[in-house]
Amino acid sequence: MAPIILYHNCVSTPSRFALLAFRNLGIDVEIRNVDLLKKEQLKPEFLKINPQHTVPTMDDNGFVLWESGAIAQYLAETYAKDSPLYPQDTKKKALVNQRLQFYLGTMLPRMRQVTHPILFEGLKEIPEVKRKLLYDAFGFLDQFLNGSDWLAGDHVTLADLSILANITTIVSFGADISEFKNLSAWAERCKTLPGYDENMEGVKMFTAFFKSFYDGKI
Ligand SMILES: N[C@@H](CCC(=O)N[C@@H](CS)C(=O)NCC(=O)O)C(=O)O
Repeated sequence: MAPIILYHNCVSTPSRFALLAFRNLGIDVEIRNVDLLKKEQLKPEFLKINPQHTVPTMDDNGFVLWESGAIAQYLAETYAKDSPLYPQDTKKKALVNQRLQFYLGTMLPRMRQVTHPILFEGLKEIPEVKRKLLYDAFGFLDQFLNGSDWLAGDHVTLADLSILANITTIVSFGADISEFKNLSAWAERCKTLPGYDENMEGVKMFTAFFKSFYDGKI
């Protein structure tokens, strides 16, 4: 069987989450870069496989899937059934799913509400109400980590990988998480995870781009 193809852009936070899932589950992947600045995602050949034109998109020998969380879950359930990254126990798995939904429904949108108007709408300042929502989300994460080293219990799960892609980005952009002691300690702990340095390469590129629009405090 040919390796799974990941249509990827290293600047994209969800795309880096999907790649972290491959790396931490130990699954071979062939990366195909999609240049979003050149709008390669809108080319007819890409639209044919993903009409929603987003990265990450995965092609497992003809089975095509997008949405970073769905990709990570598929990989774990198909190729790493016994992996603690996505536990079989229904309660443990439900907790991972809840955190993954927090990533998708709360963390990612709150980060984008702060960064996208700067990147795409010419805004020069971050509205205080948007900043507060982002920092509230940091506070929730800090509480999730009360009494445990990882976001969904005592070992790394897919939930940690999703938030890792996010937090490394927003901290590199200028957010200060030092008041959130559990979250800061967790961010340090994550540095040993497979794919961490690769994630940081994308973060660095994205940061250089972001800072060309805004170089202040987040
Ligand atoms: N919820 C999706 C978000 C994917 C997404 O928005 N990707 C952006 C890059 S961060 C993208 O591909 N944008 C290009 C476009 O929409 O045309 C996921 O988790 O995979």
